[in-house]
Amino acid sequence: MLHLVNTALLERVDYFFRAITPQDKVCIIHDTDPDGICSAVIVAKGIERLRGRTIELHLPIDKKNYGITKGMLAQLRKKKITKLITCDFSPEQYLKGLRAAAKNRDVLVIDHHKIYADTDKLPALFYKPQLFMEGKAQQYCTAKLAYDALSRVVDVSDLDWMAVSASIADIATAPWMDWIRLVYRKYDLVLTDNLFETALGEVATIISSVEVYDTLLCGKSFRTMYDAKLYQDVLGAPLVRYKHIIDKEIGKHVQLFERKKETHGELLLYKLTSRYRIHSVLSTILGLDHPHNTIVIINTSKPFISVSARRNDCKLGVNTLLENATKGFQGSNAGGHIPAAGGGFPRKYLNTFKKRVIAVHKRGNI
Ligand SMILES: [Mn+2]
Repeated sequence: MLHLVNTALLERVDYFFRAITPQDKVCIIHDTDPDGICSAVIVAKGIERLRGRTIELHLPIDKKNYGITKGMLAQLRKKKITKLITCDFSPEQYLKGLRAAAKNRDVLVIDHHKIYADTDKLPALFYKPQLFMEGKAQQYCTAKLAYDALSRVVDVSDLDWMAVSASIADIATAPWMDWIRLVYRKYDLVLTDNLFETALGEVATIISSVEVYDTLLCGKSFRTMYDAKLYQDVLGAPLVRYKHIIDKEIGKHVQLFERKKETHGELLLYKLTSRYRIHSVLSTILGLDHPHNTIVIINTSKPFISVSARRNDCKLGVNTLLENATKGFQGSNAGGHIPAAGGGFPRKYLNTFKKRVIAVHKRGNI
């Protein structure tokens, strides 16, 4: 169960939103996965309703860097942004970018990933579940955090289906099943055990397929969600074609995994090449199939190697596993949650990475 321990923080978040004026220039920087897109759209629409004006800018994060980059800072300056909201990543993992972004503007961080720095000492308001409640932070996804925060200051009840879709995508539904049941009843939707097979799960899969197909298309996802009056608008959107392509590719690799995976104790390692960024979705599916194994998927198609790891029984933290295995790699990144994490590094580190993952996993001292 999730228990509130710091209601003062929630009041500060309320105030952040209420204090945004029509004169402010607002930017949202967001992840490109369903939770990142849905949270950004909920925040954008909430602010628009509060102050009677659309936001000025939204920027997707760069999957190679994750933090607030120099390029983003240049855009914030160019658009004279006064209020910045980040959604679904840990900007405090790269302090330089965060400090620069907070220099002349108010920053609100909405996120449920690991906390990487002493947030009290940073010039931003951190709205992360670990800071105001007890319970598993990863099960309170960013879109639900955004939905709950905006709900306190403006009517966003028509966006509930979006917060549910993001919760499904992040496998963050367990604490909220009573609420989710109400939402399904409200829209007269069938609720089955596998939420991905429901209409709102389908919305999540469509948005995730667009990201997997090409992250550069995530602007289209944002637009589609922003313009959608109801979930049916997403199910019938032109974006659906990407889902068909990605479904086929994932099916192929689920089969290849069983034949080609390397087994090192409980660690199952699979190296693949695919022109699409399927590693994360693939490891989510395989993680559900093998809850008592550590799954590590390595996509070697590009000079920048991408990895994704899962450990559904949480016996060990795959975020720390990947962080330790990439330690000291220049131009690398790694992070995420205990059961689900991702990262990337330049190709020259591939062999070292593999050896380290196997060794660190064997030792178990992660
Ligand atoms: Mn998320």
